[in-house]
Amino acid sequence: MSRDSLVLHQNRPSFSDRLIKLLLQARSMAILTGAGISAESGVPTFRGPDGLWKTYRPEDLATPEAFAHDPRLVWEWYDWRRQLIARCQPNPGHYVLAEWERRFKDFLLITQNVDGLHRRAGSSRMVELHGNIWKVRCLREGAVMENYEAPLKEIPPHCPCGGLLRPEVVWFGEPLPVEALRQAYAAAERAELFFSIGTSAVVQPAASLPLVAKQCGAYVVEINRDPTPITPMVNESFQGAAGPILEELSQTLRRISS
Ligand code: BJW
Repeated sequence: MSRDSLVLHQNRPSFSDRLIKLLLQARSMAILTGAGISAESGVPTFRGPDGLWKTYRPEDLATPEAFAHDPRLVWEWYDWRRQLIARCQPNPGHYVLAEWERRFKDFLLITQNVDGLHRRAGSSRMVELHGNIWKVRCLREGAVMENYEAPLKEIPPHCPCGGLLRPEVVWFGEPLPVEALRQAYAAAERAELFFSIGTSAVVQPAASLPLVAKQCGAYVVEINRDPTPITPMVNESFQGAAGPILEELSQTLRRISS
């Protein structure tokens, strides 16, 4: 088998020697996460049979046009999601990634998730590409502030200045935060090892990051419950739940390192 052909693990994962060696020796690592890593915490994903987009139309709830048309409806949906997320706890997958940031000199966790669970698990070297559901932005002054009220007292909520507040998340058709995206591309370009975890890899520009990493020479590993458009191009693919696979990988590393 050539060095670049896909290693596919569908049942109990066994980790390739190359992956273990890179985890022990690589200096630079970047990780892209999506909704799947928080699924085991009880946060709904977007796509697939149980995904939010089965019940709700993104064009009604996750575009600037939808918010301009009906801010109350959009905020009702976000208020519901904020209440749901407030009851969720980080899971073993989040904790393993928080531990990994201490293993690598050059490390960046790039998340598309807005739920804040990575930070609650202890991750700090990270960027949130699609914003954060616990932040709001005043449409009059542009000020961004944290807001943990769940349920909200007022829907739609207003700033003390009287301006309408919106969730500080990235909706379809909106640009991603410039500095977060710059850091994400730079990390993907530098990475010796790149993990894509729990993302359907269909939403751009985040979905291009594993491909950028691969083109720049990284060993790309995917952990996802289902195959995705990037599965055929990664170096190693684990099909299953992220938490147990990451825990097993972490235990293997600890065993070897001790
Ligand atoms: C498990 C698991 C377990 C389950 N373990 N795995 C045509 C072609 C290309 C691009 C476009 C196009 N038409 C439009 C675009 C652009 C558009 C886009 O990409 N659309 C595609 C969908 C077609 N992108 C944008 O609009 C972006 N902006 C942009 O491009 O701006 C350009 C611009 C530049 C300058 C000026 C103006 C504009 C913005 C995208 C914003 C995405 N926003 C959302 C909502 C965020 C806020 C919120 O949460 O409310 O972000 S949509 C939603 O999708 C959310 C997610 O972050 C994002 C990605 O989803 P993710 O994380 O991958 O989740 P799922 O559900 O899709 O997948 C979960 C996976 O986990 C599944 O595969 C499961 O199998 C797996 N799983 N349990 C492991 N236990």
